[in-house]
Amino acid sequence: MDDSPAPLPGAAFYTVADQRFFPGLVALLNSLRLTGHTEPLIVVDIGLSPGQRELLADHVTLVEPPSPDMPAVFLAPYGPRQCPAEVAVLIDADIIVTRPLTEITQAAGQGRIAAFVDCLPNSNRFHPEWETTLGLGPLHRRPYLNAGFLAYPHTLTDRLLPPWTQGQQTIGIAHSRYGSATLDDPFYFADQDVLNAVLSARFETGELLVLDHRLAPHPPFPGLTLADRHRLTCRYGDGTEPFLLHHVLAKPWLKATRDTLYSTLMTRLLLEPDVALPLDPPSLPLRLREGRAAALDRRRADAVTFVHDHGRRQLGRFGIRTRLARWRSRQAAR
Ligand SMILES: [Mn+2]
Repeated sequence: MDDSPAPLPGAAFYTVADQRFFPGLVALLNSLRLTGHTEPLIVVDIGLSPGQRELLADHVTLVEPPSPDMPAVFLAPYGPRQCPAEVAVLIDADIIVTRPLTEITQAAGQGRIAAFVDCLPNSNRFHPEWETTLGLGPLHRRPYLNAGFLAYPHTLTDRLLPPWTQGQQTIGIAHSRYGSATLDDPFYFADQDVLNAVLSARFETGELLVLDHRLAPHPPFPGLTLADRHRLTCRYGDGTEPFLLHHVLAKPWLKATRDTLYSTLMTRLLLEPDVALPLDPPSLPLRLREGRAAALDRRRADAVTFVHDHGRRQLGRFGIRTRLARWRSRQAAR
């Protein structure tokens, strides 16, 4: 780490994207700007198109991945390696920010690592093999955190990034959901399992800011309503406002998914004139555009995915979840 550049002052955001993730990346960018975040967004470019790079040129900093054969899921720590900042916020390109993250970046600036608890049942995930396989030392069992969002201070870089990247190299992806693994495999979630192991072994409870899952929910975003489309504000019945929406599994811009708050806000974030980087409607699937034809297409997609989700519940009842997990691991990038 001695030859690494001096950190940028303040916070910076880091993500990874290829050509297929471009709409998600732009939604993330526009959501950050609309919620008042003017900090740099640094993108590990794993295959954006020349036209996409041109559109992004005035808005983000692109960095190249270390080697073309490094699996995409292992590249999250690479942005801050290349372009460090006093506070690094790693954020997936399938996330939109719905409220200023200032409380979190301030906590990170004061020396803590911040992340959100993963969804049930993953929130209780723990495997003793994390300790034996990775050789990190004894693990303190804590809530299982989602790696889609991670804020940490530069001062903790040397304790966090080397064991995380080394652990990723140790496990590879063959035995994860990107290979042939099933959910009960200790490294099914690959980079995310390694991150949880590193945090459990190498950090004290007081060094972590563990945030509730409902502050960074996943589809279908239960209990949440859109309070202010203009400002992106979402709210639960008790008045709580989440920081972000994380669209895990199938992405609405790649596949017909259920109509959710995320897809509603995505349309707003990509097409309305007040955003930092508006896109051309024809570059998006019809269901993500505005107007009547788009609304019809959304209803059709919603009906189809309802049948699919219903079928999924039936599969679960007959105890063949593992087959589904295998199927999903082939289908979905996080
Ligand atoms: Mn994600």
